[in-house]
Amino acid sequence: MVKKKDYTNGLPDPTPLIEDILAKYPRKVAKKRDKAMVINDPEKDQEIQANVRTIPGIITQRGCTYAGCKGVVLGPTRDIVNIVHGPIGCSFYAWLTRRNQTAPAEGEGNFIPYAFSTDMQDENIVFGGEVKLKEAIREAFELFHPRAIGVFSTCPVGLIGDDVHAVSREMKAELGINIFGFSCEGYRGVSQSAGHHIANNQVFSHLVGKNDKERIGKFQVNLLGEYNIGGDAFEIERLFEEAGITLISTFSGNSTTESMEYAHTADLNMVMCHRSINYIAEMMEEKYGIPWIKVNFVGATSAAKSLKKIAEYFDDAELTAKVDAIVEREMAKVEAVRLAVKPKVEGKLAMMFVGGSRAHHYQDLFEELGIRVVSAGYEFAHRDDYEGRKVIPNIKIDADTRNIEELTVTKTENPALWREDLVAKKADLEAKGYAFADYEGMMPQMKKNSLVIDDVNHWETEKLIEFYQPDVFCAGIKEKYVVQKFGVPLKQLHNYDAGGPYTCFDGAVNFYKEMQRMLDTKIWKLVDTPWKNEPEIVGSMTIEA
Ligand code: CFM
Repeated sequence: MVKKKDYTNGLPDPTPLIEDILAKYPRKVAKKRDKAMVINDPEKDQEIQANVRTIPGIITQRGCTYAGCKGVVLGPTRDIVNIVHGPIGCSFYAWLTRRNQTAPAEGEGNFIPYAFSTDMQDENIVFGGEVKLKEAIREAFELFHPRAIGVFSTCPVGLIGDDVHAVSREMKAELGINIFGFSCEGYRGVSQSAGHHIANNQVFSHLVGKNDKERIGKFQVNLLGEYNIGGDAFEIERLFEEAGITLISTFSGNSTTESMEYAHTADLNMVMCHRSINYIAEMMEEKYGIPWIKVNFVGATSAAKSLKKIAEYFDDAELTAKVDAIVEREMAKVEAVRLAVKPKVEGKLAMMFVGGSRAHHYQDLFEELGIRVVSAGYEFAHRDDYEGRKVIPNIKIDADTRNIEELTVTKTENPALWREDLVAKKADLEAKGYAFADYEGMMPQMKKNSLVIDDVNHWETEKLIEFYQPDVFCAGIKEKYVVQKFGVPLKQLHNYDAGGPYTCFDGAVNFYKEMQRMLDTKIWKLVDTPWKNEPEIVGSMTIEA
């Protein structure tokens, strides 16, 4: 084994690692992959290649457009029946593996534990699947009587040309409930990110603004981009309730379509996962004048900052006092655990390759423990998630992006719904330096010489482990067992393995303890890589006459 590098004077220059990775690729591939790797310098404006097609033949960790639409954005909403129009295989992995939790009230319906599929067969591919889809919608309606039904297109639906939107309209008229479709065929975009955008468009068009409910609280907010994995949203909800902040709707952890219908009555939108949901935040501001801010409830310090930022927005003495008291009380609890765990894990090395927001958010938790993040990246983020929203005007719009509809949103014609008061409030606060609609991205927060990689693949993962010898690797189930066979523990940051919640203060304590459990042990050093002594499996094939 190579001797562990000395990190006392900062992170090592990963140039030799990049050279080693690229040397294996054909020239054209190497040129492309080179642009997806950046040796970070937080002082500089650096550009990373992101949100472009994965090169065929490379083992990517990305998911498809359907996964982003049905699984990520609509999946956690409990009062809608989400019918997958496609072969049954498309529903297999979409069934509860993400661990998004929900808490229905007594007697309230919850369709999350079900998998609804039209179970397309060869004959539907040949003769069309619309009749089968109509039957499925009727059957779901008769059995469950939901208030809404969503229809999700898988790859073959787009290929054969079934019109899920026409079928949805027809069934909506026939059954009298809200039914709408999603053109989220798996191949429609370069990753699940396209599915987020498609979901945002349809949720905005078919749900938001459909119910002008009276106010129910003094400080009304929406939480966007929090999906209640492992109970994360429950932590945030509890603190809001204690502070007197009324959460109108979450998009979409522990949510209902019913609450999304009056989400436009909120006074503020808070964006947690910028990648998956910034579209709705932008559209709600354009249509209703509701401003949005970026928040992060992962990490005790970030949670405290986010809570204080909400209080600052509402500028109410009672709310501010409550928030300050909560932060003070919770931070004292967190500090006690943090100080006990830190000496056991300090100086360890972590790397994380997750979706489109967690590779950034979780860096705060590692920082609190003194664990160094040597390398990080996203599967499907865009340049703004890496470099900050300031680069949005410079992002090249390619054919793949043009494939995803961009809704034209205009100011509501109903003067009662346009929030002139909030527009004025925003202008006022902005003049005082309060940041709205802003996200600085992951790279400015990362250390000098850390290696940022977009859409990391299997080969690069192996090389990263060899070079850095990290103490913990954060990713998902696709990477888990390969990484563990290197003798490196893997923490799943998608579904949290069996753990969580990791948001807010109790969540931070959970994460600290989890890191101590995983890092303060010698067990991983005993794992022997199966391919260490026999590095190659050689096969041969003979054809017998
Ligand atoms: Fe947003 Fe998510 Fe994520 Fe994401 Fe995802 Fe996810 Fe993720 Mo897995 S919405 S981008 S598409 S925070 S499912 S709850 S963990 S890849 S980093």
